[in-house]
Amino acid sequence: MKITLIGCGAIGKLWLAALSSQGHDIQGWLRMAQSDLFVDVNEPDGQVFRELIPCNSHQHLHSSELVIVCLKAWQVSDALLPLLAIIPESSPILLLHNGLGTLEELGTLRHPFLCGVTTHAAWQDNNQVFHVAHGVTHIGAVNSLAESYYPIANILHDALPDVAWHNQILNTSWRKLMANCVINPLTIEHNCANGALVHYPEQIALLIDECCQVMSAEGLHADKTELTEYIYGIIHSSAENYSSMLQDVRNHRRTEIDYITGFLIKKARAHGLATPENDRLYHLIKNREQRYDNLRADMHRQW
Ligand code: KPL
Repeated sequence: MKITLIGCGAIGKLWLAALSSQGHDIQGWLRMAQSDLFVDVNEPDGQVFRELIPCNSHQHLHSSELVIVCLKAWQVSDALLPLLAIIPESSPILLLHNGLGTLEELGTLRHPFLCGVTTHAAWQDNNQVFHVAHGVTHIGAVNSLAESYYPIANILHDALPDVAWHNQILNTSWRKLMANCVINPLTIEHNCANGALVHYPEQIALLIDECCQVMSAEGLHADKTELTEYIYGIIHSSAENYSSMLQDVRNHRRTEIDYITGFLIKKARAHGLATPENDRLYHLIKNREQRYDNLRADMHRQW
């Protein structure tokens, strides 16, 4: 299958390696155009992928049968809007990022759009990617044009398991949003790995309570007990990991707070709901971000 993958960070490179190993005709797409990219992925079982992957061919993009976008939420619309005219309108576009709100920035969707969330964990050091934990990628259609594209889940599953198709991906995305609203800002406030959050049950309960109210107001199923179990499940299974937001803050990079807590707060306001604990954490992270001297430079950083 002819595929273009936009955004070649740690998770993007996992997909480049996996799909290339599976024999797909894949290219990467970088903001600063270059003809190829050295992809070095180290699997937990010791397997290594080290290959040059072609990049930035307009011709390849124009004939791609699938486009996967692995950017930070705040990079998506800037990167994708100029490319939409080149991508065939019959080609599905899959957005894989934390948070919600990017689709609204893309305006009328003429392509089949899919979105997804993943629990794979990987980090990058000196251009070497370390795949530290296998996970599940949940994907589904966000517009009716994409509803018939469920076989993509099997194609992706063969390359980088597990991939699950969801008919109600919005529910799945909101559940992940709740987990990110709780875990990501709290790991910054307490400067800790995910697992240490078990010491802050009152704060976690407050955040879950506010999140559930917003989710219900959105007409989505929100069971507080079930969501609490789900979020503690993630805290335990990723106990040793540092959240992506804490990693961003430690590296003085822009965070995805506007698409996580910021998105939740915007929805809450639209329903006339108060979210004091989420508001407090939102401002804490925004203040932290504002301290970065290099934020402006980072916004234009190569993705
Ligand atoms: O998605 C995550 C992130 O770090 O962004 C969680 C679920 C919090 C795992 O670390």
